[in-house]
Amino acid sequence: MTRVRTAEFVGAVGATGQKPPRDLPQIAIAGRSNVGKSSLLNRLVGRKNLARTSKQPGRTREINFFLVDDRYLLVDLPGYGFARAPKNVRKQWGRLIDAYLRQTPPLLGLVLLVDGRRGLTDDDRRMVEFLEGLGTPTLFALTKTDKLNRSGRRRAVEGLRDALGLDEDQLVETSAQTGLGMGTLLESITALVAEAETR
Ligand SMILES: Nc1nc2c(ncn2[C@@H]2O[C@H](COP(=O)(O)OP(=O)(O)O)[C@@H](O)[C@H]2O)c(=O)[nH]1
Ligand SMILES: [Mg+2]
Repeated sequence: MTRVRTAEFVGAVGATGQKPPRDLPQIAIAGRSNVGKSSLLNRLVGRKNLARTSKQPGRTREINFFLVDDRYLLVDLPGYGFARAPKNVRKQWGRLIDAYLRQTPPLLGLVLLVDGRRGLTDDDRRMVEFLEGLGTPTLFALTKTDKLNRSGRRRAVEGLRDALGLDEDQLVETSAQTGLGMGTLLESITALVAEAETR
């Protein structure tokens, strides 16, 4: 089984034009505010409090970089779609994410998180379209599936697959609470990294 040996915070970027702290392949974790990005990242690397999690949406406004196994960076992106944030702040987040996604040549792929109970939001759809335009390989993770029963999970999976026309292996059911899906996700991530290393 794929496991993470070491993970550490190596820096944050809060304005467009700032460079990532390491010149290494990057995998970004994206999704709306409060969808579970930081929790998933922590669970993925097996470190409870590495990325800051919060019950209050809209807390992380910077792009946070975590060095994994001295080999690649996991990137915790600020969440989008936080309705209560002032308009100018929302705009600034959008610009930051946009610039990051456009300007990062070693961005190998992105894990887009969707809350299993809520399904796709308009912001998610915009993000998907944007990523398609850039050609960034995208994996989808349904989050917080521990809060759903079996039929709810199936509905969520099928809903997302149908809405986006996803392949079977493009979508992973996850729970940061139980650890569901972490092995699968980590394998997909390390496969992308290994592939990049042979190029
Ligand atoms: N039940 C459950 N709660 C979760 C899970 N992942 C995140 N949460 C909770 O959802 C809230 C937001 O999580 P966080 O990781 O900070 O979301 P972020 O804003 O996308 O980084 C926190 O209260 C977490 O404890 C999960 O898999 N299961
Ligand atoms: Mg977060």
